[in-house]
Amino acid sequence: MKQEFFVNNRQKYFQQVMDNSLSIFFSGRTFPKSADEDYPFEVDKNFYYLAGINQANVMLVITKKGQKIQETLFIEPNDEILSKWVGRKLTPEEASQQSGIEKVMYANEFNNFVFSLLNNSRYHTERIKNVYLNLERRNNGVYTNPALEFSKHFLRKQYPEVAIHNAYEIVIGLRMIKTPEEVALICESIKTTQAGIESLMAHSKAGLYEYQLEAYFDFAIKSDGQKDYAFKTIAGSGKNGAILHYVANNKVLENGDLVLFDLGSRTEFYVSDITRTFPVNGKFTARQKTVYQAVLDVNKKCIAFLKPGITWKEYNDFAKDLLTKAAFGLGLIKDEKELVKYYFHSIGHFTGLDTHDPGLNELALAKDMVLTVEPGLYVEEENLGIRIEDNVLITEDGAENLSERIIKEIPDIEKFMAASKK
Ligand SMILES: [Mn+2]
Repeated sequence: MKQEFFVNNRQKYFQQVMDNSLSIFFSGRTFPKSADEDYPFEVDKNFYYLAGINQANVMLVITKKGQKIQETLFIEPNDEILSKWVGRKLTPEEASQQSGIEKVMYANEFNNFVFSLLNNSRYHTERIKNVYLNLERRNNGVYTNPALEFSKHFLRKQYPEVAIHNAYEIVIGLRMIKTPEEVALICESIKTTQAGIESLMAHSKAGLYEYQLEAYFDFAIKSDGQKDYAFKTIAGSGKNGAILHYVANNKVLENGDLVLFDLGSRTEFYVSDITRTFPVNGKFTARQKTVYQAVLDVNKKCIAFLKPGITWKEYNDFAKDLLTKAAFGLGLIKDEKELVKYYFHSIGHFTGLDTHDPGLNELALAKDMVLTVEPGLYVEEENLGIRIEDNVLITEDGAENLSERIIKEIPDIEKFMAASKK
């Protein structure tokens, strides 16, 4: 992603905060795994969206005083010994180049910098009265992050007179609307994912373990420019397809079963989130065809339904109504209340820098949002789990299916699989 993207994002952010304010964003830190090993670093996506830097322990400070913007980045200096072990960190010049921020300081200067901003303005009427922090919350009592800690242990104690605001809602509000560059990266991820799915279909056969088939997807994404995963692949055959987030992936593929793959790659953090379900042996049974076609019809009707102005509630209700009718038609239910046994998740979610991209879900859909369409029917008693998931872009007056090239029609799947077995 070019520097201009991040510069523009900061401009948009700046328009939404109060004057005489200070905003602080943390890139995040690494977490210990075991012994001397850490989990791979995962940058805070709101920080990345504004700063364009993928490195732990970096801070971005944006001040707005008299409607003027001042941006400062704080990075860790390079340690010569550590560089030999784990590689070099960004130099101030590189950090500046990636982010478009001219002023780059070292992390050990951060506290004094913030002190001086808050203290120096003490006797001025136009002092900094507002501090914005990226205060992400989770429904989990033990969850914490650098912004929550900075607020709790420093700001509240040292500067009880400043008002603390949540930058999180502002940034996720901006992230809902994708630029053409963001859509292009999502499309690139979809393209890699397509190659991976085609490889899965080509190599599918009874007797393989789910994880063995999954490995063809792994090969496809690693060999295509060392891409990363959007999330852990779900590979569920037979009954396992009916477990929404099944990731054990360790059952043998049986002849006559369907296998469901929910997976995606990511490019510069922009993800694809695709699900395809196909027969292990390349040929649907009559019953599988009927149920699959019912889900596919809902998938296509949902894509046709989407346009600016539709709310998430309307979208969810629309899908649920169609799936209810389908379940009646398939003889699965006799009362609409029973649908929950066969369909129990929502029809989609935003996608972008995160697989489940955070957004303000009470707002209606608008042009340039990207979201998933993922109806499913899960009939455990028939060894069936079917979900068909595409990623769509909301346009001026409808929705464009970004993943339309990934085959999903019954004849196309059967033809493709038969051809690849020759
Ligand atoms: Mn999804």
